[in-house]
Amino acid sequence: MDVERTFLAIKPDGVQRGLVGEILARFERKGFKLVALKQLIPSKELAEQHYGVHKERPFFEGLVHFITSGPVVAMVWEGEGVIASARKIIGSTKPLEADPGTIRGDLAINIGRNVIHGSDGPETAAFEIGLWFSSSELIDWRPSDYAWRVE
Ligand code: D4T
Repeated sequence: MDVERTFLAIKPDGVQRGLVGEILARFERKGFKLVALKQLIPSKELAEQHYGVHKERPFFEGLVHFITSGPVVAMVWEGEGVIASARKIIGSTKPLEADPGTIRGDLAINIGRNVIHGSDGPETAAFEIGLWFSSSELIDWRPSDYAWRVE
């Protein structure tokens, strides 16, 4: 399995509800490596680019308005198979259909307030990491317990 990077973002509802620590802990405990982390209020331009694939959908305007309405915690995580694994940890887009134990299954009820975003594939991950972060913000480091995780 390849070492990959994925882009995750705790949406304004997750930040406002005080769920940042709870969410970060799930990826830390799993064993993935945090490569970048920052809090920002996304500009309209950034939000529109991020959700560009949805621009013809009826919910697009509301989605952009919501994601720019307050702080977002943007992150890059690294590890073998992290893109698909993070999507599993996050759970289904519709929180009421998300399995218990997933972030959305445990912490959300509404599709428009589903707490966190995660890249859905390698191309999307590369695009989103480049959109939200400059290369100098991505930190290459080796956890001191690395051998206990993967060797
Ligand atoms: P994100 O992109 O936020 O991680 O969500 P998903 O990858 O799980 O789901 P998505 O791209 O299909 O939807 C993007 C975003 O739009 C919101 N949404 C979606 C909405 O408000 N109403 C809708 O009907 C849909 C399909 C929720 C997530």
